Amino acid sequence: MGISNKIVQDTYHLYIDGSWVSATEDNHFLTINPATEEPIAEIAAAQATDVGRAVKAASEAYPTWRDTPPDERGRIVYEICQLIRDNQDELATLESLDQGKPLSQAKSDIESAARYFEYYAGAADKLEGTSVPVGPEQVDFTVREPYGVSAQITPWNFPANLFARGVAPALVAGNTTVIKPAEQTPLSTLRLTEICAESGIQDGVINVVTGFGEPAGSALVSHPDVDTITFTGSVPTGQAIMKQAADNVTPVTLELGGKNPAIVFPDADLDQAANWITRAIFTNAGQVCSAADRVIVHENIHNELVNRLTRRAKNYDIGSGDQDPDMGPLASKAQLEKVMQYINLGLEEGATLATGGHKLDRQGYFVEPTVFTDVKNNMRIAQEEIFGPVLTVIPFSDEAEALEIANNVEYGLVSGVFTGDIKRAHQFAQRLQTGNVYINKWFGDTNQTPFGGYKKSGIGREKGLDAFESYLQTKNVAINLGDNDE
Ligand code: TXE
Repeated sequence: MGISNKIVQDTYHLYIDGSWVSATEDNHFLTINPATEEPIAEIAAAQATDVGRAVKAASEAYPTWRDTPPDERGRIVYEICQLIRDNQDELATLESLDQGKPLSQAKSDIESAARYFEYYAGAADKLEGTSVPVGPEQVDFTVREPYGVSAQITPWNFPANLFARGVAPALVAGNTTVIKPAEQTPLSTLRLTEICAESGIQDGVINVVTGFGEPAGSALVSHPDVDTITFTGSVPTGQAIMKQAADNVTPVTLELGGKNPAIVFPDADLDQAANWITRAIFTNAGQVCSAADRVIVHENIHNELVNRLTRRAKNYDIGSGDQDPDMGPLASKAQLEKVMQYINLGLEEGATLATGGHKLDRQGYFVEPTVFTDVKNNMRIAQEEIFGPVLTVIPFSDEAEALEIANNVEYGLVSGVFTGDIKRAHQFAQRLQTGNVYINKWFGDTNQTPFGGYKKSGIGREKGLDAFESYLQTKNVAINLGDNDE
């Protein structure tokens, strides 16, 4: 087996109730290094019975964890933050090896993962209810209680970071968890789980079932003892999860990707716009739900902006994540095939390749940074999530048309406006149908800002204090003080 690094084990197991255990009948699969196409390690493939054991462990651990004083829960979660920081290099190396991303980007993902634990740890003893004035004869107050068992299904683009985004607030709120990481990238989740165990957290509070959507993910989301589900991934899988969750009326938080517009006006600083947009589409090889997929640019500056974008795209240094290039490979063979199909489709639909468009002639799932011009908003390459380093450029002639193009898509995750006109910026911020709007920037939203989608981009908000809506339910308590029971 092509194990290129001592920090990687040969074989990984499931983590259930504080122990590492094999999957039923020792089922397993291989995780692949996307830069070399070689196997890295053997991973346990959880079956429905394994998922059942994990949910049982989480259910049994729940009352004790729920009743742990909040300040103590906060201290344990803060300890996890510190352990992540102590092991940042190792975690980043694993992430880069398994997912393909450049090492420095992996390091920043891990720092952000630590920060989620830090941020939410501080909120543990501040999750207060309210007192409701209902008159002198009654005392009425609300308490915020955890749901119970939180199922977390994570994708392969930011495995460690999204583990932290969901698990930290779930734990702080007093829930126990069962996590199913994406089959393509389980390694950082498994190491993070070990780190959580080192924090001294009680057995059963965190359980990890590696494996595939079918049977593991599906068994988890349909389990009657799962009390809330957090999922990041594709729209079709999100829809399937919602349907399965409906049988038990289990609440879902879904983050389902985007087809995000970046609108550029003639009064924008074009160098600034081009810098943000190239970063926003080529970071993580475009495998980012909040990537800038569609540039909607005023016709008078179209060529100037395209020149800047293509010049930057051509300068991208592409390579294996451990060499810390500007851009690594796509995370899997399936994703490479999907991206190449969309590039071919773009050509069939009549778009023009301004730069890129090819797979690199070497081992690994590498695709050039690609810019398409002559794109119409009704083309499939402008409507569907490609999830690769592929930018589509669409011209507009007036504000109304820019807004119409920006909103005319099924997704509604993020959008950006590049302009020197503050009034226009605010007007667009009001009218764009997305959960996040960036003005003269992209990304860079911190762990404390809410994040989530309008339309098919999802349900609920993650990050910030809004995330607690997914992990706490409100109970109202009414106490009679009166003598009259009529
Ligand atoms: O996603 P899936 P895939 C988009 C992106 C990408 C496309 C396909 O466009 O090209 O989705 O990727 C688990 N019940 N995003 O096929 O299927 C699965 O094992 C329960 C956007 O990998 O959504 C993995 O852990 N779970 C995105 C997770 O769901 C199931 C991030 C995501 O896989 C399941 C990733 C089932 N029936 C992909 N089937 C974003 N929003 O950032 C699969 N899974």
